[in-house]
Amino acid sequence: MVNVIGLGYIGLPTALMMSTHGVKVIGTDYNHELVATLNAGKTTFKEDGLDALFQDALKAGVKFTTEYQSADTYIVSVPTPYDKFSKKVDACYVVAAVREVMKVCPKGATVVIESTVSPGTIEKSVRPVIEANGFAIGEDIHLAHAPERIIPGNMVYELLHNNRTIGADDPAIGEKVKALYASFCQGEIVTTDIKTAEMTKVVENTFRAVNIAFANELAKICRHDDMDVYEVIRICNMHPRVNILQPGPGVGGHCISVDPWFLVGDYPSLAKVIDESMKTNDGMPDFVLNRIYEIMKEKGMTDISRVGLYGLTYKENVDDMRESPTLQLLESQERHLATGLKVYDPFIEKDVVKNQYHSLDDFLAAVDFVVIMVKHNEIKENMDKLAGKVVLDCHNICKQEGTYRI
Ligand code: SAJ
Repeated sequence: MVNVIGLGYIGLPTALMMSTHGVKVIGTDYNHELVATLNAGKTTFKEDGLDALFQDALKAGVKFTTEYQSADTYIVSVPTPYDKFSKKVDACYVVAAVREVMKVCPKGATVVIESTVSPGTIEKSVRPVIEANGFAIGEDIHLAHAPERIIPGNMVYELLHNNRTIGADDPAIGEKVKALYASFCQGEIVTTDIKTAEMTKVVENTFRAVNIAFANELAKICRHDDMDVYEVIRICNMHPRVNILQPGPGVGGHCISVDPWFLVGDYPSLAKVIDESMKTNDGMPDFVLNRIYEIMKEKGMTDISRVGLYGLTYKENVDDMRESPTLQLLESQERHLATGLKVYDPFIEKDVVKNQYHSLDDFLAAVDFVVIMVKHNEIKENMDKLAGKVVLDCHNICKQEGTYRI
């Protein structure tokens, strides 16, 4: 039996997927409300294919509880934030979860950490918790790392099809954990040691962060000297060995805007490019705010409350607002005591910020200047409604004459 600890964006789909592939699964989360929602037959976030998978898993017998279970295998998928000051990974949730697991686990159990952690974290922070409970690692309790790789927006598909990495210091345990994941994963599953697996996960997200930072820097250079960054990137990417990502209003989400900091925190004198890249990405919401002021000046506009930000989530077609560039921009605006921007996002039903609208038409009626912060399908399908508005398009999706870009 597998006990999945943490039923968030990663733990829930993983528990459901295993359950629909013949594995007996119990999911545990300390959040009573979340467990009650799942037990009432409802999922806790929107994701393509998740509801259908949930129904299939319920039929297959998946269970949800706030209690930790006695199980052969534990999959820990809890958040790993970073300490804003030191930039190092904050493994407190992983440590707390493993501590609880130790109270109920039988000898011989395997603890698999799925949460993203920096290289050496499992050795430094998880091993002592297990040993403090009188267990010998490799004899009484086995440890492995199986970093998740699925992208919000296409999680169910990627869970089935992505290649995976399993880190285990004992090759036999690596094979055992690989067999568990092979129950559903159709991609290639590579086994390695724990520290290498930890490093690969952080490096994958860092690669993307650095590439996006490069695109954002190009956008600034092109803006400064009146060149079209999208045309430049499009042409460069026709080269067989060039693949530049797209500039945008900032980098959000709980992964790409967080994980690379772990390397900066752990290797401050070495991770220079990464440090600069993260600062470049973090500076983008301010860059957009400045563009808004510049354009308002050019257009002779003085009333910020006639300007609206389209999109609150960290990227398109998800309902996740963690580290969202729009929220960062709003914070920056408050710091400059210039409040008043209007906001709307079709995926956010609750009121989370000031001046928030809940229908596209009401939002558009209230503003003259629209800033496309997120390229949700909704706005792509309603481009005609932007006619007559000033538009600052941070994603190059609006073809309207006179559209401003970052
Ligand atoms: N972004 C850009 N320009 C781009 C692509 C993305 O500005 O060209 C922005 C997005 O708008 C968003 C942010 O970057 O704000 C991150 O979005 P994303 O779609 O690039 O990635 P995430 O954070 O949703 O998911 C990433 C994925 N990692 C990689 O692609 C290497 C996913 O596979 C990981 O599982 C996930 O992080 C994670 O949980 O670590």
